[in-house]
Amino acid sequence: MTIERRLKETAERVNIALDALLPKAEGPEARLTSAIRYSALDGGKRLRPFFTLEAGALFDADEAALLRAAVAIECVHTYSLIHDDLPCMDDDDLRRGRPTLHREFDEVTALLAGDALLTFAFEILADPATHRDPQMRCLLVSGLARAAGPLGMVAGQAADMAGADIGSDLIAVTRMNRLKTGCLINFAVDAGATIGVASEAERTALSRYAHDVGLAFQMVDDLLDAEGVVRDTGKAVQKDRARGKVNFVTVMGVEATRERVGMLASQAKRHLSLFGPRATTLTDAVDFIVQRRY
Ligand code: GRG
Repeated sequence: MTIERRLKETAERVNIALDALLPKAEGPEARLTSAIRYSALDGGKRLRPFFTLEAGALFDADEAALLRAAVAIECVHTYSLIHDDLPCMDDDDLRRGRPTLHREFDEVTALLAGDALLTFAFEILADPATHRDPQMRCLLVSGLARAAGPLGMVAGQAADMAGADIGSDLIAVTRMNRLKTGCLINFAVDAGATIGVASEAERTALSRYAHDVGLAFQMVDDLLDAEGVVRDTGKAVQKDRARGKVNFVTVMGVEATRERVGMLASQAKRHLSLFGPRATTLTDAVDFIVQRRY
């Protein structure tokens, strides 16, 4: 099966699970719940859920547990996109080829829909339906909190908002992106390994894979911002330079960024050698990330 097909199948599974778990758009809260569903069910590549499901599959982990963890992570990802698009942050009009949530609804509803998705993620993880072992649920809850919280994704977003104030060198940009994008991707992979009760060596290998994939993913995102077209990306392009933001392309230029993506991709694949052919899908995912146009 091609990686594109595999990703599509995963996205369909995740969409069905999200649809079933999210509150219905009815009753007195219908405006809020419609907004939540507008953003959460409107497509997206579902890459982070894919990582959780595929990492867990290496250890034959329980699929229902993996799927619920994957959905929780996607809720946090969706919240981050909603908030990132708000006028006080990036002030974007387009996301996934459609009006951003605050454009389609209003700013207050978008802010609250993001808040709701963030908290709902923890409700999913803490529910015994995710895993019968309370200790496992605690590990997942604290792992996601760390990845998304004040020393993780939120710290990365704060650095991103600070623009050139964080410094315009590769170390500062790498640190910002490790936090903003990398932490959640790392947790997505680690959640699969955690549910699958992977050994220390296996977790380390997967963590190194996630580290390199996360950086390569962000570099490709920066290349798409510099060179992509709205028709493909479904969001505005050429924003970062115009807004005085620093990213891999503004710091290193297009060619050096592309070169580094290739290097990280090869390195990421090498980290999977421990798993042999069982990790083919995770290996193929690296190629998808490197070649993506959206
Ligand atoms: C608001 C706390 C807070 C954090 C926001 C994720 C993020 C931090 C901002 C999004 C800005 C951005 C474009 C980051 C680059 C990497 C990234 C997360 C891209 C979007 O992820 P994809 O390509 O999106 O997986 P889809 O739409 O496929 O889900």
